[in-house]
Amino acid sequence: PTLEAAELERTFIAIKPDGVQRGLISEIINRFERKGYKLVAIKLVIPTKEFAEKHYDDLRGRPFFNGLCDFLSSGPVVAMVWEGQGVIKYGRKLIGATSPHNSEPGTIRGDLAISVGRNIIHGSDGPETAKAEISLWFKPDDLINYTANAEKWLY
Ligand code: 3AN
Repeated sequence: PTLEAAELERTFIAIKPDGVQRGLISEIINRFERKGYKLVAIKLVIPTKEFAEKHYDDLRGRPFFNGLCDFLSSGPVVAMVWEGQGVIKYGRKLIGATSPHNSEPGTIRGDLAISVGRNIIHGSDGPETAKAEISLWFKPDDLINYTANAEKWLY
C-alpha cells in the first residue's frame, strides 16, 4: 500500500530519430521494461521544428540548439511515458551520461551510442521537467492507468 503513491512517479522518455533509424526501439524499451517500470503511454511521431524548439526550450541560446532541433524533427521519434518508483532519476541512470564518451558500459548510451549529438534517447531530468514534457507530448487521456498483474497470465 505504501508503494502506491511512489509508483505514480512518471517520466518522459523519447527514442530520438537516430535510435529509431538504427532499429533500437525494442532494445531500449526492453531495458525499461525488464527493470520493472511500467509503460503508460507510447506513440510514434515526427515532431515539427517548432515543437522540437519547445521541447528543448531550456537549451535556447546554446550553440547546438538549432542543429539539435533540426535533428529531433528529422524523423520519427518514439515518445513514451514510463511509471514507477524513482523512475525519473533511475531512468537517467539507465540512459547514461549525456556524452556517450562518458557514459558507462551497461547504460543505453554507453552500450549503443558514440556521439553527443546523436545520443539516441532523451529522458526528463527532474520532476518539473517530467511534468512539463509529459504534458507537452501527451494529452491526459493518452496516459493509461492499469495494474500490472503478471500472475494473472501465468498458468
Ligand atoms: P541530456 O539529454 O542528457 O539531458 P542535455 O539536456 O544537457 O542532456 O542536452 C540535451 C541534448 O542536447 C542532448 N541529449 C544532446 O543530444 C544535445 N547536446 C548536449 N550537449 C551537446 C553538445 N555539446 N553538442 C551537440 N549536442 C549536444
